[in-house]
Amino acid sequence: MYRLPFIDSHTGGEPTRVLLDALPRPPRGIEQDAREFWREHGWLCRAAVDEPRGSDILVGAVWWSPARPGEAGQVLYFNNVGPLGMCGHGSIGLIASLVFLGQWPSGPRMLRTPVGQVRTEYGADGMVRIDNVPAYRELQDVLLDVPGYGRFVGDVAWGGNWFFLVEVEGVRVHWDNRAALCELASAMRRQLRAQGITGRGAEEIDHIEITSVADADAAADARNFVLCPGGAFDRSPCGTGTSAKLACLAADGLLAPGAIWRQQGITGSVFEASFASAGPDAHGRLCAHPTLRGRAQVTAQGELLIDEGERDT
Ligand code: PYC
Repeated sequence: MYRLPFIDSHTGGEPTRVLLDALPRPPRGIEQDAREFWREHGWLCRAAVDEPRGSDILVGAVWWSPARPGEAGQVLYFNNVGPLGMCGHGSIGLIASLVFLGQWPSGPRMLRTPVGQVRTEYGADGMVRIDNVPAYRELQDVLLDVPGYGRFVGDVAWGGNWFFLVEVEGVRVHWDNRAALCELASAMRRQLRAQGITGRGAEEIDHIEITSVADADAAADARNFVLCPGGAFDRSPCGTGTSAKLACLAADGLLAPGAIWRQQGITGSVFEASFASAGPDAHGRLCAHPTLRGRAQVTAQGELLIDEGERDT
């Protein structure tokens, strides 16, 4: 029987379950070993977040605290279908949870993820700051014909995960319309696959972000609906999706470095975001260094019991 200590939180409505130093440490580091780790321990991670212990909206985080003082801790985020590159709401939830447990000293601290290091800081007001990995727009004005819906024009951008970002006329981006948004976004993702449209290195675009300026509350700049890889949608404004959005705004010259962008999610919660410009990368893409600010609420703490027999189920 595996016994996995965990702590749960939600960030703007989106839950995170952190597994606390419960699984073997990746020998070379999570940047190198994420795939191997998932092959060996993915079943256990999924058992920790899937039904009956969780649900498809739960994002998991395997946390390894620093091996030595001064080192960065490591994290692998995942959902009901597999590992994520980075996770913005999850990082906010992780830091708030570690602060609650007395395991996160104040001041700026680094976090290692499979896609690079992020800088984090817990504020005295309970806000968590995340300086994400560099974000960039890979493809602009991609035409996507979606049977039954019509033609859409969107961008493909990286914010720690791959996103197709699109504004859609005549479809309200609001909680009351979530079922229709889910169907539309799922149809878009199927069509991206069918048309062979990918991120860099043929990586799958597994997140769809439908954005609306008109449907945002007065205090926000835009509202989004983000479909996640396993079919659930993000209840928060999605940190990596907000980062991808910043990259597109930066590339279009629609947001200046340092200016605040208030990204609202489908439940109404807001991340405050901005970026510092990072110049072009090796592929000539303009990169933005996104900063996100949000808060999380700790909701539960305990121990999961998972039987070895579940490995094959
Ligand atoms: O906040 O980056 C995020 C995220 C990714 C998937 C769910 N939330």
